[in-house]
Amino acid sequence: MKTNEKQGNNSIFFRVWMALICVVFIMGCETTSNQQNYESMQEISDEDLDRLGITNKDKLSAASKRALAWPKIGNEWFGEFQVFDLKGDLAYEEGVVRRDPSAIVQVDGKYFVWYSKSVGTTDGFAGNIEKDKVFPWDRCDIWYATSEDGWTWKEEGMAVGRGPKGAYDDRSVFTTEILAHEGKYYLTYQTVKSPYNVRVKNQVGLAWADSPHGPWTKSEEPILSPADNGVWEGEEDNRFRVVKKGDFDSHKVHDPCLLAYDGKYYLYYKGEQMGEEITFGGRQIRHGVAIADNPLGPYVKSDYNPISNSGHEICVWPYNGGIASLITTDGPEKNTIQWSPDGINFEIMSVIKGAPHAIGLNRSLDTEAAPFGALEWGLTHQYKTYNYQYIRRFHGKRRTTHVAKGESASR
Ligand code: AAL
Repeated sequence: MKTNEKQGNNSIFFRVWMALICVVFIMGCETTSNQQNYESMQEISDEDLDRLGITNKDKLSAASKRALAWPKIGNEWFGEFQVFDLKGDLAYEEGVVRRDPSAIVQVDGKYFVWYSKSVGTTDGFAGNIEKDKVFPWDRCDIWYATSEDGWTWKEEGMAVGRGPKGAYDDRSVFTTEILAHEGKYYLTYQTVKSPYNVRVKNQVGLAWADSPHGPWTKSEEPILSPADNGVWEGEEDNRFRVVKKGDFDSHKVHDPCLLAYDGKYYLYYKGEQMGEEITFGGRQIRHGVAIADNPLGPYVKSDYNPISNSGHEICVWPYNGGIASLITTDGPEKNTIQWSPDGINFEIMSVIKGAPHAIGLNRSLDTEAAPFGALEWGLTHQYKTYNYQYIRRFHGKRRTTHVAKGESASR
């Protein structure tokens, strides 16, 4: 009995004591956060408060604090896109996959584009992967086309084909990008070696030529491979089961895009991680960069990788001494244009409504003219069906006004 009473008394004392500690702690927090508010208040100008429409600088919501931390950029990176059908050989063709167009380069007045091409329907992974086509980008070769006006295209033939059985690129070569530099042409592209199962690692290959018509010399080995610090769990062909995920690019290195920048060669790419998760922004996809002194490599991955926390296909261009990047499709920062002064440290410059996927930029445009200059027009791909994709043309335009329905446009 006595023991119980004692325990009861102890527990009351304990509760009162804990309550006191909590009150003191909360008061402490209140003081600290007020102090922080007070400190940051010193830096908040009346102009900032007015521009952002913040009611009370002593009571800043989390959203207002974020808004105050935004860089003071205007709307020069904000814009919108329209997409159109092409004519000639790049018009939609039933039974044929043409997708992931490279950048467009202009040589002797003619536009050139390279792309992944395959035929037939996609079977998926359920059947016989030795015979089937597991994705629309499986069993592809790299083809190219030319155009006088960027609307009507003539398919010229295959540029780079799959390697012989047993080579690192024997199953598919696809999703290519072009760099025209100092009179030479460099194609970077994804490679897969058979068998194409779910856990297969994807690598990056390179081919070079003296003319956009080829002939192309292929690198004997891949120029970029996934990080090898992830560990699969079990033997099942399941990419989500891992003991350790490894780096952001432990499963696949994709969408390579080579730029000559700052006296070096920057190979931007998308990484896919073993054990990829769905996050609050969707698929866990990030970009990285590998840098070389010579276009043929060796390419060394930056210690700062990953250099984005979102994105999908790479779309990068030089601007104002730095590199701009259009981030689409996946992650919390999808549908943003970002810019970095050094090709590595990217900040959000605008949030756009949605951009065409798998953009092939038009490298003949004046990318320095304005932030949106590189996006005036170029190529993209679109899914007609899951089996067949085709190449289309996009137009991009900076946007500076908003007119609501019914409101007069002439203000
Ligand atoms: C894309 C790219 C890569 C992927 C697949 C084909 O658009 O990210 O190329 O492998 O989808």
